[in-house]
Amino acid sequence: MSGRHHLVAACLVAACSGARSGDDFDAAVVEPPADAAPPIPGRLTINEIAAAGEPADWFEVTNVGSDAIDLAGYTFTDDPAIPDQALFPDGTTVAPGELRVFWVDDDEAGFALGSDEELAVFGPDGQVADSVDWDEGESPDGGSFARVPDGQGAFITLEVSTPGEPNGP
Ligand SMILES: [Ca+2]
Ligand SMILES: [Ca+2]
Repeated sequence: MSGRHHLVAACLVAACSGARSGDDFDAAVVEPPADAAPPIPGRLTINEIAAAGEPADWFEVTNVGSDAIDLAGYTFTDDPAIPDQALFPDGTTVAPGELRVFWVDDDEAGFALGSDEELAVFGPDGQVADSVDWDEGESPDGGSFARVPDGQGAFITLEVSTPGEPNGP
């Protein structure tokens, strides 16, 4: 009996962090976010977090609705038991589809993001607008934990963070 050759499907994990092709994510199957609730139009959406950010931690928000969101009265926190741990800067609005970055450090927020932590944004009505929970290693040095595609997708680890720019693998 001759040896049979089977085609072995090699499972390649593409480490394409340098790719900047941008608009190529629409073929991806979008699963419901495992680490965050689905975005709610009209409420601010957390789009990306960098828990090992340089020179400081930061998070990026976006607006999946069709009207600008005024951040007056919005707060953010790493402890949902204390919703108003930090306020957004006065006069900040986020246009539909805009990607806006806020620093999270002792000066700007009074806290920083830990490697195994969560971030929640509360609306002026005191309700959670969005929140995300990450584990050790999911937001590595130089990388981030981000919705792909922007505003809608589940959070995944990006090896290269994209502050103020569209999230890509
Ligand atoms: Ca940190
Ligand atoms: Ca981004």
